This record gives sequence, C-alpha cells and structure tokens, in this order.
Amino acid sequence: MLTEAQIAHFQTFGFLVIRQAFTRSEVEALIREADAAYAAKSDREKDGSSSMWTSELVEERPALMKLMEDDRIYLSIGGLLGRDFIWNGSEIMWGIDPTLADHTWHFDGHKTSRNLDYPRTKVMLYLDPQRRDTGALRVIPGSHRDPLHKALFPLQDAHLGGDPNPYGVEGPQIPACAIETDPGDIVFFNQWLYHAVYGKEGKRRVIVLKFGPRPRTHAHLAMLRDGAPAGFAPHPALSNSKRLRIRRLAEACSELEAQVEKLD
Ligand SMILES: O=C(O)CCC(=O)C(=O)O
Repeated sequence: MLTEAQIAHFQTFGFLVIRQAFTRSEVEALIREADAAYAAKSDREKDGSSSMWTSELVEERPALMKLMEDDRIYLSIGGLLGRDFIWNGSEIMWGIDPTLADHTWHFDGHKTSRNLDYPRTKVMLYLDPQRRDTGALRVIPGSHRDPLHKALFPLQDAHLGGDPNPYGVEGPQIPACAIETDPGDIVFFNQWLYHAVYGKEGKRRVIVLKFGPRPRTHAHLAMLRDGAPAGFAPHPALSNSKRLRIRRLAEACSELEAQVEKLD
C-alpha cells in the first residue's frame, strides 16, 4: 500500500517511483518473458526489425498478465487513481527504433482534448538500468497541470514538427528531472506530464501497463474513445481469466465499451 506522502508526490509532481519493488529473480523472469515475447513476434512477423514497441503482448503471456493483479501494481494504482480504476492496455518495448533513440518532449494526448482532470497513468517497468543520458525517462515535474501544462505547448508543437528549440535550448537541456532506474523499480506517471527520453541504448526492455480512473463524464469517454480506435472489448485472456482482479478489469472494459457505443 502506498503512503499518503507517495500519493501526494504523484498528485503534485505527476509521477512516483517505487524503488526495488521486484527482486532480482523476479526481474530475471520478466526479462525472459520480454525476450520470449520479442522472439515470438519477430518469428511471427518476420519483418527483420531489431526492435519492437507493441501492444497486447502482456495479455498474451500469463506470466506477464500476473503483473496486472500484483499487489505492488494493482493496489498502488488503486491508491493513486481510486479503487474503481480501469485497464487501458499494455505495451512492451524491446530494443531501440533508431528514429526514437531520442524521444522528444511530449505529453500523451492532444491539445484539443485536454482532460487534465482524467489522469491516465502508465506503469513502467524498466528491465535494464536507465541513466540520464542513456535512456532514462525525463519528466517536467508538475507539468500535468495547468498553468504549466498549457505554457509548455511549444514543446508538444516541437515534438509534432514545429520549432525544434522553442526555448532556445536543445531538448536535453530543458529543465527537468531524469528518473534514473534500476531493474526492479516501478515508475508511475500521469500521461499528461511532459516527458522525453534522450540517448536510448542497449536492449532497453520495458513493460508498460496502462490504467485510468473509471470515466465519469462525456468528455472523458470521448477522449478515451478517440484514443482507442480498436475499441474497448477486453482481450479474451482477461475475460477468460479466473483471477478476480483481472476479471474485474475485463468487466470494466466491457462496461466502457457499452458506454462508448451510446456516446453519439
Ligand atoms: O521510452 C520511455 O521510457 C517512455 C516512452 C514514452 O514517451 C511514452 O511512453 O509515452
């Protein structure tokens, strides 16, 4: 369970790190799974790429799906977002796409549908050490909220092809906090937070789990719908799971799907 101070850290700065939540042997098992997921995908798609950033592989691998219901993640997300949270999918990154070796400053979303009161949250498990200039996630603390969020629009514009140095300095010099991590650490961050990564190197294996509060307004639902063209039907592995927490998440996906269908 998180402390009140940890929750306040997340709410105030937009991120939280839990150090060494997973043991070395647990991390080794996760690395084996991430490597196997990459090998299976390469085998399946034979596209010759030496990296991947793909969704829904966590749901395909029972050993990874356990993370969704793991106390260290499930209860922490409940503390950060409230107990009635929803599942928003997963990603695995393996290796480095050269076009994203530097991933410039951005927030996950659009300027036109800013619902800063809806904290979509990513849980990042970095399975290789990450240091400031070699792939650590950088964040601008507090930028998930206005007025700072809006003031930093030039960074989002630069990310999308506008003036690359809107503040007269290169991306790595933008005032920020580099979240250096070792395998076993968990990083939670609000997706409205401006974030970037510079100098990725090595295999850089990352498991990402995504959650949000249950949407309560039309605007939240519309934003979620627009960000999920494939819809919200739960992955069969979730619906078929016998695990209570996972079943709850699957049911929430189905409820969301029904709500979104009624939107227009
Ligand atoms: O690669 C990372 O650590 C962060 C990737 C990122 O920018 C994102 O998840 O939106």
